[in-house]
This record gives sequence, structure tokens and C-alpha cells, in this order.
Amino acid sequence: MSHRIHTPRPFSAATALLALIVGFALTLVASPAVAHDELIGSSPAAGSEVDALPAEITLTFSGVLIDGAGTTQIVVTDASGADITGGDPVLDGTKVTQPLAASAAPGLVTVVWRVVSSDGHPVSDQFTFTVAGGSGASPEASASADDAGDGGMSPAVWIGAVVAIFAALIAVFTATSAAKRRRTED
Ligand SMILES: [Cu+2]
Repeated sequence: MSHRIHTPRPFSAATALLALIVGFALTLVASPAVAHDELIGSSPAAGSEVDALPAEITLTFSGVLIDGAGTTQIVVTDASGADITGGDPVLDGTKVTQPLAASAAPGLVTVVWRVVSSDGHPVSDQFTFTVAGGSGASPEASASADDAGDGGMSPAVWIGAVVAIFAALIAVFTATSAAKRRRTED
């Protein structure tokens, strides 16, 4: 009377590989979300119109910025291109305050900013607002992409890659299991 001893192997090489690769891929998908601090608000707000130039502008970021010599730089220019920054920016945690000159030409004011994100990377962009009385230049929140450096692939591309890897590994795993079953049946 023969009794075949069946040794279950719940963690085959294919399963382990699948877990490893999916885990790694998910890490890649998740990391861009925690990378850089972003500008989440400003006063005056991007695209807004104010009656007169305020004494200062404030920028609020999503994380505590890194302070140090030259880490925070803001250049504000009016519609005529004149520099209307009124001194050095002051960084306080997630907030940057930039004093402005007493007056500006009416029209579009451009705020170009560069800060160092809490993860140590420089982040920069610009936005505009309008001082009333201008010649009708419409305010536009412009989005220059100095920050495109390590954002490389979009989340959609990563999710597509994960799904593709998943599908390939399931195919390999299924084929391996089927082959094993066939061998057992012989
Ligand atoms: Cu970064």
C-alpha cells in the first residue's frame, strides 16, 4: 500500500517573486506623493486682483521648509518689469513672508519663488496677480516646471506598469502550477 507524501509548498519561488516585485512597484507609486512640499496658498492669491499693492505677500507651503542662507528666494516684479521686492523674505515653518515696495505699476505682478522642500530638494515656480488699474492684462496662474526633475513618470504610468507586472507574474505562476499538476498526475 503506497502512500504518496505530499509536501505543501505555500511559498513557491513565483509567489515570493511576485510579492517582492509588487511591493517594490507600490513603493515607487507611493513615493512621489510624499516627495516635495507644494505651494498650497498665497496672499494675494494666484490669479486674483487687488485694489492696491499690499505691504507684503505671504506664501503657504504644504510642509515645513528648510531654512538657511539663500534657501528661500522670492523675486516680485510689476507690470513694467521693475523689481518690487522690499527686502529679504522671512521663513517661518510653512509660511514665507515677502515685504514689497511701496508701490507698483498697475497690472500684472509676477511672483517667482524658490524654496527648499522639507525633503531637501529645491522647489520653484511662479504665479501672478493683478493690481487694479492696469491695461487689462488678464491674470493667469502660470505653471513653469522647474520642478519636473524627479517627477519623471506620472502615477498613471506607474499604475499601468504595476498592472502589467502583476498580469505577467500571474501568467507565470499559473503556468508553473499547471505544469506541476501535470507532473503529479503522471
Ligand atoms: Cu524631493
